[in-house]
This record gives sequence, structure tokens and C-alpha cells, in this order.
Amino acid sequence: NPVSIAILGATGAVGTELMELLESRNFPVSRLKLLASERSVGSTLTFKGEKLPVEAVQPSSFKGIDLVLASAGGSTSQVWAKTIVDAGAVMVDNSSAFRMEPDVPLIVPEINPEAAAHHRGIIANPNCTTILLGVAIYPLHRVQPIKRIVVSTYQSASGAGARAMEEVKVQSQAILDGKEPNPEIFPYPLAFNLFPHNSPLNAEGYCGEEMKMVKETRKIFNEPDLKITATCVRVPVLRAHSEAVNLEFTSPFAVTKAREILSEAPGVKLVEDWQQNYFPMPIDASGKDDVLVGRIRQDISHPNGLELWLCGDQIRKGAALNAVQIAELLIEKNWLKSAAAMAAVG
Ligand code: A2P
Ligand code: 11C
Repeated sequence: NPVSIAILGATGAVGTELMELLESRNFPVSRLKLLASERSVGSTLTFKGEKLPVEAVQPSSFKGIDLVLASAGGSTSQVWAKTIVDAGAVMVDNSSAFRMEPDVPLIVPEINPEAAAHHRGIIANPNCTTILLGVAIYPLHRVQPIKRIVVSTYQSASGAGARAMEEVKVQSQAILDGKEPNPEIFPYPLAFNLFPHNSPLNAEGYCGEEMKMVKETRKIFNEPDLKITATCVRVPVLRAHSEAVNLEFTSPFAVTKAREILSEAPGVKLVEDWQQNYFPMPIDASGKDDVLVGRIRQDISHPNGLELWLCGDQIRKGAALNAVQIAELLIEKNWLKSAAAMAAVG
């Protein structure tokens, strides 16, 4: 049956991509409601050739809605989650608000689709860097358990939203014009620069983004004791994140075997031309569904180590595409049901 959908945060970078994906993937939509803040009232967005008004979210917004795709930030999700669930809708939430709640499944369809069976109205979409990492390394972990992960990220501006992407362009132009760049969304100039991710630091000196990668990966892999450490860095790239990944296994993992597994893994595209020194790049990953993986090589410092490099579109697989795939999974498995109906079946 076609689904009545509300997008909360429709005007944002992820929101507009959600609309594009619902259309291009032929998602069965009976009605689409576009919700954002008061600021967007009066604007319209086009879906399947039709101009739809953007409405300010309000308590009555979710009446008769089956599915809410939320990407309006954690605090907005916190405010509206109960209203959404009480209205009988399922919320696929792109924010970090509920990801670590024990009764909220945190889903990457290529990794742990079965965990979505236990939802109680809210399903969380992981952090973008976590999704891209998981898609690329879980196929290896499934074959031979990973003992330790060391990951360094090179994160695009899109992770901080549409206005942050605009800021890098404006700053780049300012610098080319010999003017001072003016940071507004980011704390420091990003054009022609980079800086460690600016999420809040904990007592150990890790930032929030790094701890999301640690905790969310453990939850998605269902490996509470997985050893993983991360360094997250913002780079002046528009919309694809990159990651340098070091994996340690309990015994040697042949590079040829890793390549073979990843060449067939869902959501992964192997990009390796060793003759041309051509490997995944953010410009090639932008606008694509797959996580591009390459430079798979033996770690020369450890017999059980592998090195690899990946790039993935932060707005697509890192956010909107993963959310739409979760929604498709719910339909396929008949799990697109209210919290009450899910509780009744156990
Ligand atoms: P608006 O355009 O009205 O501000 P991005 O991640 O690209 O910055 O997008 C954020 C999205 O979340 C936008 O659609 C934005 O709408 C929406 N949003 C932000 N704050 C709120 C809020 N308090 N209530 C509803 N939507 C919000
Ligand atoms: C970034 N990954 O690139 C972040 C943004 O938990 O969904 C998304 C934060 C989140 O800055």
C-alpha cells in the first residue's frame, strides 16, 4: 500500500535529497508533507513535477502520516518524537538524539536489517561516518572478526548542513578575491584549511563525532567490546566524506581475499587502479549510492593488519539513502507499523 510520508527538515541538505530519492527510487508515496521551521513557510519544493508547500511543523502535522523521515537536527527530533509516535507513525530519525537508546534500533540495512524488527516507533539512522565505515568493513568482519579499528576521517562540509556547504563556497571566493574569510556556521575558516571536528570534547579528549563512531559501530555490529578509535577532521570538500581505515584481525587476512569479498559486497564499489594510482576520491563518490573502497593493502607494521581507504556521499548513503533504505526494509518486512502494533506482535 502506498505510504503517507512527512519529511521533517525538508528544506535542508538531507531533506531535499530525501525527496529526490523517494522520486528516483519510485517509493510508493500516497501523500508527501514537507515540514520545516517557520522560516520556510511560503516556500515550495518540487516533487514529481508538482510544487508542494513547505509547512511549519506543528502538533497536528503528523495526523494520518505513516512514516516520518526526520532530518532537522537532534533538538527538533527530541521535541517531536513523542507526537510522531503517539500519532501512530514510524519515525526514521537521521539525528543523534535517540541512536544509543536501548529500545531504538540503529540500522544500516546492509549490516543489521533484522534489528529493525524490534522498533517501538523510532528507528535511528547512524552518523554518516559510521555508516560509510560499516558498509565497507562489516563484510570483512563477517568472515573474520575484526579485533581493532583505527580510523581517521576527512569530512566534507555537508555534514554540517546546507548553509555550511554554502559557507565554504563563499569563503573560497572571498580568499580568491583577496578578502578575509568569514566563518559563521563553522568556528574557523574551512576554505583552503582543515580542522579537527568541532563537536564537544570529552574528558579523554575525544570529540562527539569520534565517540559516535565508536559507540554506534559497536551497536550496529552488535559487538559491545569492539576496540575502535577515531580521529575526525573537517576538510574543504562539499559533500563526500573520506576515511583512512586500519583494521587488525586475530590472524592474517589476505589482501586478495579482502578484495574478493568487497568486490561483491552490497553497497560497496571497489575502485583500485594500481597502475594509474587511481583510488576513491570525494568527487567520484558525490551523487553516488555506493561507498567507494580502495588501496586495500597489507599493514607493513602488523602481520594481522589491513589498510584501506574509502569515500562515500555523506548526504546520500551517509544520510538520506540509508534512511530511505530503512523505510524500504520496513515495507518489505511489514514492519511499517505503529509502536502499539509492533509491541502487540512482540
Ligand atoms: P528551515 O529551512 O526552515 O530552517 P540542514 O541540515 O541542511 O541545515 O537543514 C536543517 C533542516 O532542519 C532544514 O529543513 C530546517 O528548516 C529544519 N529545521 C531546523 N530547525 C527546525 C525547527 N526548529 N523546526 C523544524 N524544522 C527545523
Ligand atoms: C558531520 N557527521 O559531518 C556529522 C554531522 O550525528 O548525525 C551529522 C551529525 C550526526 O559533522
